[in-house]
Amino acid sequence: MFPIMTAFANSPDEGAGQARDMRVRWAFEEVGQPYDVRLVSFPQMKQSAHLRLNPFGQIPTLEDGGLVLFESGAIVLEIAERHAGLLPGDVNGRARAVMWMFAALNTVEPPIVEYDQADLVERDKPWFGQRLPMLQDRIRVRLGQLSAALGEADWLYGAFSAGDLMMVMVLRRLYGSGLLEEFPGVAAYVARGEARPAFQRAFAAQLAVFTAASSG
Ligand code: GTB
Repeated sequence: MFPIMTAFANSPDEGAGQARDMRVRWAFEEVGQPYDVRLVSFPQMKQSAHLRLNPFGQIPTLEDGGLVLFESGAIVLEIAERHAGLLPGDVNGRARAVMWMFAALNTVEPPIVEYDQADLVERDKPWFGQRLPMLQDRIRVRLGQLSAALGEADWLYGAFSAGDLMMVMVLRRLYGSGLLEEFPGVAAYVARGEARPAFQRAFAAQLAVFTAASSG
């Protein structure tokens, strides 16, 4: 039995790999762990069978033997701890990689999600024009800081880690905003992450779900 994760049966991003199952798929691919995927519809996510896995009624979830987890960060960390390849072997290196995972989720992702949400649901509101530059500037501050932290390095600290995986996934959400392009070092970092064979396999797998759903 392979670990089972959940993903959207019909992702609103139409195969762009923006939903958070992509983080889990990529982690599995990086460590070479085969996995199964259970696709769930929006109504199914709100029913008791899924709520037993995630009380918030969201994807992704993980079932592995007796373990059930939700939260993409917790799932990626669990995968990284159980398999070699996503966390350095030394205690300090591991702590740094986990720190960068938290930085991605707690420091960089919130302003990006806020911008995304506003763009999605507030475009027709009278305050949108005033709010947009503020939301964009908050992201620019983080991208500038991240760019400085990266410097000339390929990855955030030493070899590619779960911290880079999470950071790249968070930054990809900026596609279409034009903001990533303002920071060429960060854009190149994202491109390096996406060029990894494990990313490519994970991306193809989630795209295949969309292609199958739209052709059937
Ligand atoms: N903090 C949780 C985690 O990291 O796992 C957040 C999980 C979450 O937001 N899941 C979303 C979900 O299940 C899917 S990823 N939403 C359904 C619901 O809440 O009812 C968020 C997402 C969705 C769609 C796009 N997109 O279309 O571009 C991008 C991101």
